[in-house]
Amino acid sequence: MKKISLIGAGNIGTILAFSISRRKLGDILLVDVVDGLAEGKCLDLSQSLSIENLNSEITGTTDLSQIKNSDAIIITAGIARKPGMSRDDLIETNFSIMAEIGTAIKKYSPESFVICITNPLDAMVWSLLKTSGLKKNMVVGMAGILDTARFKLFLSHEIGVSMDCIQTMVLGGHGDSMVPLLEHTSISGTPLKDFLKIKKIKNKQIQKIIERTRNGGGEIVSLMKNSSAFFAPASSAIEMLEAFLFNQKKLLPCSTYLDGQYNCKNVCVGVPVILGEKGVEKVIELNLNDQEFQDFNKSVNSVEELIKKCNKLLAKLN
Ligand code: TXD
Repeated sequence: MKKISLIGAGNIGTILAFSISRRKLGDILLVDVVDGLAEGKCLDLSQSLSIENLNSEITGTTDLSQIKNSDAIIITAGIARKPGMSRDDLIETNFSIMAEIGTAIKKYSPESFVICITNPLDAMVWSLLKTSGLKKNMVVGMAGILDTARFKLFLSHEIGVSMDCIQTMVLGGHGDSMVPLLEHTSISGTPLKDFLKIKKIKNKQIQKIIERTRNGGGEIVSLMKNSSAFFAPASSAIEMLEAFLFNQKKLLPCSTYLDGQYNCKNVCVGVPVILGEKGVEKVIELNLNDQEFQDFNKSVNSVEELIKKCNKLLAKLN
């Protein structure tokens, strides 16, 4: 059995534990700083196994050292957004949590594949990479799959086609300047612009959908008030986890460390990558058009501002 550690037993961590147990992906360790929270949830989840003819080890703890020798680690620990807060408002608190977790990974589980979900996403992936000392292909952030799924949902409603028929990708930072790639969007192989020509959708509607996608997380926070999205983020992370565990070589938009690709250096941001047993096996450099490239650079600039803040916090630690 693979060992999968989930750090953070809040909304997303809980759904991850449930999904991983149902998909039989491995033994689960759930860690949370709140005393009894992870233990209680794991006891409950363990008691559900025999009813569903399942069998795995599910352990809850507050002790980070128990992540020892994990195959994969998914991190959701941190504080989440409240209405009116931006993802970036979380930076100081969540940086110090990433530093604590990164240090534990370095000590107890330096060979694992790490998926970060905590916001502000791209800056947290960067912080984990720096504090864990893991190779750059082994730390990756989940956001692009979720943003793409939101974009697909809204497009499918507007055009009146099934989501399964839509191919598209959202790149850049997980923030207000994320970049849906219109030129790379197609419906069963037919470019989106052909649907514009036959008036199945108007430019104005597409712009509205882009705005709604960019505000997709905020829309949910303002509805639920006390929590951010959790079902779709968990599904997105499971897709990444399975790509790693089963060496699927899936091409997915993920936040990864760029070292010259897309003219970016020392930054983590959402780009298409191939995910397999070696983690990020390749970064795919798409031919972006001028507008897409401009938007992507704008998004990278805003991530770089956050990374600068993390770099200062990192310097204070050392
Ligand atoms: O696309 C994306 N990447 C995202 C990210 C989409 C949705 C939500 N996104 C972010 O994920 C969100 O802004 C948060 O930063 C994380 C986790 O979201 P979740 O909804 O699961 O947050 P919760 O329910 O508040 O859970 C966080 C848990 C909570 O139980 C804390 O007690 C725990 O993290 N926590 C810790 N656990 C272990 N170790 C430490 N240090 C710690 N600090 C807090």
